[in-house]
Amino acid sequence: MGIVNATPDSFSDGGRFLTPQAALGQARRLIAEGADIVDLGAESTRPGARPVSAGVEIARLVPVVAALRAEHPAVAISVDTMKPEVARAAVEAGATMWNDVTALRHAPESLATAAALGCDVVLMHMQGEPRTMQAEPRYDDVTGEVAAFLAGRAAAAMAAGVSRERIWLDPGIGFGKHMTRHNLPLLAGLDRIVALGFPVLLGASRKAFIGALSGGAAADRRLGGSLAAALAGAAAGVAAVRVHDVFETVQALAVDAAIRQAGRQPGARSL
Ligand code: HH2
Repeated sequence: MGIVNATPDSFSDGGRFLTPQAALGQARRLIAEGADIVDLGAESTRPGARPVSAGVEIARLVPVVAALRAEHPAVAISVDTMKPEVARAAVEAGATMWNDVTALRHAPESLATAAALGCDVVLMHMQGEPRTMQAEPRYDDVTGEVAAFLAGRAAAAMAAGVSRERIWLDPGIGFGKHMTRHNLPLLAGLDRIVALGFPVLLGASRKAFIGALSGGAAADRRLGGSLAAALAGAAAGVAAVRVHDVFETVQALAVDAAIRQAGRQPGARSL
């Protein structure tokens, strides 16, 4: 899944793809580089980001979704929004997935809207809310608590009429989690999230914990750490990784898969 943030203030690419033309250009590039899903967002979720109205989000997203759908009939188009009215407008324009960092908790009608739209839905874990989530996150057993939350949200979505096959789960790296004390055990325990039986999406690309582990590297110098996290996800069996650097990630995953495949050939040990 390649990321296109049509926002002025996203943490790593804010302001670069704000106009529909720029966002569309980036989406085209990510598809050419091998993205199976394009994730379009028009409101940053980083702590302190400025809230955006539904009207602004729709104006930023819908022309891009419609143009992409016309050009690429088969590509999966995801829209990263917590607002049901934005998800509805995007799906009507051709989006196939609603990526909701609030796991359908933002508005009372979120669950019913997801059921009515019939699109894929990403339910992500977040402790607290974006503005304050990094203030003092607390867990006794971060992986167990995230897994229990996600299982509960999947059950709520199904009870509201979302079909099981439409549901994806995401541990929400960096969302109400201490840089290393929470994100790292969660990455190490991804197999427990995968074991819930839904496709898992992992979003670790360029996130702050990578900077914390690499002497404070800036967001645009975190590719190596992002690839390491993507490979950890692949080893745990996640279904997709949400990344800024599609070309490099596809390459890393292809090499990783080829090495594992070679290891399964008869006689591989004696080569
Ligand atoms: N991370 C971000 C935004 N949306 N959605 C899912 N499902 N999983 C994630 O990990 C995730 C997400 C934050 O990254 P980014 O979009 O690059 O930045 P910003 O929120 O500042 O726009």
